[in-house]
Amino acid sequence: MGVRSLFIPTMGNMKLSGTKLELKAELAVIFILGTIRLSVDQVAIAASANSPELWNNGQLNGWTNEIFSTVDNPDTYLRISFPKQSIIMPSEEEVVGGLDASGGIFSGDYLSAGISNILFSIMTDGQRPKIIRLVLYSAASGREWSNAGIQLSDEAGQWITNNITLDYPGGTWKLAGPGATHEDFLADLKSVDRIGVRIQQNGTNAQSYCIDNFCLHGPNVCESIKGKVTYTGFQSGNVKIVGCNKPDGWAGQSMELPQPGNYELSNLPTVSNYWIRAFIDANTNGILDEWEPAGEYVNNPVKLMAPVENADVLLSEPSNAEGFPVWWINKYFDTDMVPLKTADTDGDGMNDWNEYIAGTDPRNCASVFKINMGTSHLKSSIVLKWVSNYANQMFAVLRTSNLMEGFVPIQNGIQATPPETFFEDTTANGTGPYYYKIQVEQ
Ligand SMILES: [Ca+2]
Ligand SMILES: [Ca+2]
Ligand SMILES: [Ca+2]
Ligand SMILES: [Ca+2]
Repeated sequence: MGVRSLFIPTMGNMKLSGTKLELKAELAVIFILGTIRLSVDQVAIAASANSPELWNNGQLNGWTNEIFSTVDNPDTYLRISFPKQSIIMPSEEEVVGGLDASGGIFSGDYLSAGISNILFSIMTDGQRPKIIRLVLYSAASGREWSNAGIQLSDEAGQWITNNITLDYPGGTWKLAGPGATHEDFLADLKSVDRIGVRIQQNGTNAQSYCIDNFCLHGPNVCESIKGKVTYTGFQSGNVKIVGCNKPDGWAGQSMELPQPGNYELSNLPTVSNYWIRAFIDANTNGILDEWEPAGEYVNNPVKLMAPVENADVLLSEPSNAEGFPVWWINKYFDTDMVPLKTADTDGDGMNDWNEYIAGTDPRNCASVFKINMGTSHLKSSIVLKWVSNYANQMFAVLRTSNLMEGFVPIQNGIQATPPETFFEDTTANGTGPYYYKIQVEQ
């Protein structure tokens, strides 16, 4: 094979290395013969697009190597390890999968299966292999194609995702030998018996390379990204969520929610990066204003290969050093005045911070957080009303008949209904007296 002859000139010891290569060739033959099972009732070939091999079961799942290296699954991925060697010798290793042409998802007719590219992640221990290639072998033609365009990181433990297209013209696929044509490449893609990653040890140091998420990928495959938008402030409006295809801005597929909650961006084309971000369009102008709540997924960007869940976004809003949000300051204060947590600017008995939490006007002494009490028309219950300006606020009502005994909650989770929230206490039909307290729950 042409790949072997590539290494012969580099041999320090022709005889020893020659023997090793002979041994390897024999093992490769035994391996192939011992693994392929062809039978008349199993002629269907199963090359399957978009079924990633994740190795999360701790097994090798039919992937194996030839000689020199060892292959194991230390932690939900495949690891190829080379031992330390005393002399430099060419050690060309191959990790191959889908050897079973009658059933493996990595063998068969790639063209009929719509496979357009091959995806996998690779991690090193900080060393680079001398050679690393993706290889495809067709038993029918005896041809082996290889692609040397694999990217990896020099940083130990850093996974790099590779996306190798099955694009012969202008691509990087090479035949091990002369005379390749585009037609040969297409013919072999219709009958792939083996796919593998071939690695040559670099120098004599022990080294290991890890592979995960190996996938034959089909064209135009879409998946979804799901998550939850959370916001603890008091602005309201439609929440716009975008799967952005750039590191900044808001271009991309988007959706809206009437309030923070669970979202799903569906039909996003795979093998792309998405930056998930969201904001509340409080002034309904369609764009993010600097004082509006916004946020993004902490693990942006999402490299979309399979459905993504829990891409959660926490929205926050600009605020001043005291914690007053900019939108609230802009609403109630002039440029030459600022709220202070402990100051009661309008002198109504409630400080500015509590007016912010209660949703009352800190510049208007008539706007206070107080209960207006009345009775129902049948006088069988007591109706409480209070000013509330935040749609996403919740309240609790507490009651006592004896101020010496303290208040106990009689109702939690009362949803605000701006500009005024109501509660009817139908259990207040004894002799009383009844004293009430309203608490803001968020
Ligand atoms: Ca895995
Ligand atoms: Ca806006
Ligand atoms: Ca006040
Ligand atoms: Ca006030």
